[in-house]
Amino acid sequence: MRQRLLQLYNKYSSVFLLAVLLTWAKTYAGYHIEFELGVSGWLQHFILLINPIAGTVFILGLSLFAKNSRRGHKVLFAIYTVITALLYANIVYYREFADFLTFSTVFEAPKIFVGGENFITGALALLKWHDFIYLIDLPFFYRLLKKRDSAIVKRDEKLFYTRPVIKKVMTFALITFIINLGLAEISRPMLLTRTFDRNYIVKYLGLGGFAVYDSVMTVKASAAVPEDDDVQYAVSYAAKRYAAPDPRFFGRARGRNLIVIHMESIQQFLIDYHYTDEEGNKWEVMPFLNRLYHSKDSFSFSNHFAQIGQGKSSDAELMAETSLFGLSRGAAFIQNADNTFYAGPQILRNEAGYTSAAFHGNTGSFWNRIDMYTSLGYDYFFDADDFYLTEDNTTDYGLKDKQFFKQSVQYLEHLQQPFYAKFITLSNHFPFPVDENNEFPLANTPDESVNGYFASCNYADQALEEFFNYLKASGVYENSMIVLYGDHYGISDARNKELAPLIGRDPETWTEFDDLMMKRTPFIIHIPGLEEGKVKDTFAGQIDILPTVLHLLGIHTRDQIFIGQDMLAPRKDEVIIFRNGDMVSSVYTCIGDKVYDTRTGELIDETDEYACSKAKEYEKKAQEQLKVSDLILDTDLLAIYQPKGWEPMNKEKLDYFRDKERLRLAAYEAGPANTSIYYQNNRRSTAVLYVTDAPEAGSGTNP
Ligand code: GP9
Ligand code: MN
Repeated sequence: MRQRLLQLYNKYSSVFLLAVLLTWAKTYAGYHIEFELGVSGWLQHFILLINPIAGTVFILGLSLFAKNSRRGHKVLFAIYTVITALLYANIVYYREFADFLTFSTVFEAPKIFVGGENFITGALALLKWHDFIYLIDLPFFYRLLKKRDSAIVKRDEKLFYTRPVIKKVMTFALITFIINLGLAEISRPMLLTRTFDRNYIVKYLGLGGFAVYDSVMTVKASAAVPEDDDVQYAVSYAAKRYAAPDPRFFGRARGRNLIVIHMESIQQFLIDYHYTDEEGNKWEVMPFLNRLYHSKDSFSFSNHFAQIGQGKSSDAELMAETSLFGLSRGAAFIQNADNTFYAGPQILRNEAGYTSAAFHGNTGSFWNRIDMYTSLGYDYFFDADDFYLTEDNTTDYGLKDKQFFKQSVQYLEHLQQPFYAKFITLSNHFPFPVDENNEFPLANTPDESVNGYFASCNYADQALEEFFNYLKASGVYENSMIVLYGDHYGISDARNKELAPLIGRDPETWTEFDDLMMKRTPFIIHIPGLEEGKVKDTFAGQIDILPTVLHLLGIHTRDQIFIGQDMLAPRKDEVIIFRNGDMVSSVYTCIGDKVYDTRTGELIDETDEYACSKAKEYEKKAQEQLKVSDLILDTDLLAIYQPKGWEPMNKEKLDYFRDKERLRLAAYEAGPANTSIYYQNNRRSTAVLYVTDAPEAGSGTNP
């Protein structure tokens, strides 16, 4: 036997086969060590084992077309390096996002991470000591190829660089792929047509298969044009989805200012949460948010879910502004920034004469906001250029929240009322670095970012309270409706097991169901004087924010193409869809092929016919919602559909580089009818009313 193996080795050991073997082994190791693909049963395990083969043989096989083995080896090494780099990049990306890189995310990166620093600190925090196993082979492999007279190098020439063998290699790749695809189809029928979840594509077709699938889908989406009946389809879908408002609440905050606070990385489990330190002392993480949440002036939602995709923060904004989903790959803020939208700022301007402004303490081009806000119709956008930034008052992501809110006031007070002002906070961002000025303790887990999270959220809470204090002191509060939403997780799926003991859970029994439940984020509508607010357990998501808010402001949405529904509507559909096609309702939760009981978290048996038929029903809803939303974005459908009474917008006028000048002009044009806070305060600034304990220098200076 040993003899036989030795013979085989002497005959076939070659550089090409070694490259195939190493790539296959590394990918397979990556599947098990790094990715949570949810593989179960022998068939899925077998598919996972074989799925790297076809792609690897094919792509490395391209090197065989070279004129001779010397050149071929150069090409082989280049391809091998690229595959290694891609595998490693996916591994690092997955550690934070539990998702795979798509062409869109890679090409969008320069637009997302404009200054660069935040990307580097974020990425460094994701590296692990064992990562060398994915890269260590490269120098050895290179050295091996350099030794042109070694047996293993020479054997390549003999075995591979002839036309018939190349044909055989390629045929082998093709047959393996067909077998792979066939088995995948058996395990999950219609894999390619009904899947929005990248984990599934990788599980069944491997990273190589996923790359091909992703490129086809990317091209398909970018080439989409609306067909005649698409508008009709979307309009009738929206009409079917429309949920009439509850007359008790419709217009409840009519005419008030709308202040929206996008709370970076704030999750629902933080509500009423106390961190217990090693001495047993309890620390309330977000005392102010808790008070708002339980206030009788607030409608608060305990089952509100973040429905973001790869666009993260920007997807949360997109949903809240347009009631459309983010894209299945990449960010609509980048790919669809020139589309036509009927977004919050425009609807409020058209229907009720609102002035709108977005505030964000980072560069305007971060996440391409500057372009996207023009399309969303924001009158003003105050970004890093409009604030006073110093080394001390910034983090990697820009101006710290306390300074951000404080410095925003100098612009807010000049907006004509009623206004719609959106504040995007940013201090509480991964990797949640330590802030020496905050005495809130760090947690003690093996994960640094989990340790820093609570103190960081506590800082965000303090900043929020200071801002509310100003709103009250300046009198803006009573005349406003303040909407707060957590944009997405702070602790990613990959870190939930480290968090588990801190929230009274055993990491051993933590499941994908628990991961999904952690996608809950706070959603609070605070209406001073409401008196009859309460915590509602309605199942809702970010897609539902816009219709809910508009109805409370007394604006009808019947003619809009929204995917979401008013959360306070009596006939609200409580099945919540995620961007990857998963679903949750108060009864069932569907993750991939599996159905769970939402109340107990127990997996439901496949023989439970009622549950399975319900899951099918949910799936149909999910497919439809995502399909209509994608159709609207991919084909820029709203450019050819205009709701009744719609006034087109002049984007040219929205010059965010001249915001201050334009504010002055608006005041001049308003004359004595000026409604700004500043004007109402007898033309005295209200900025002096702002109290902050932010220790950083440079506060409040007018840039
Ligand atoms: C802060 C925030 C960052 O600027 O927008 O984006 P995210 O990484 O959360 O998507
Ligand atoms: Mn975010």
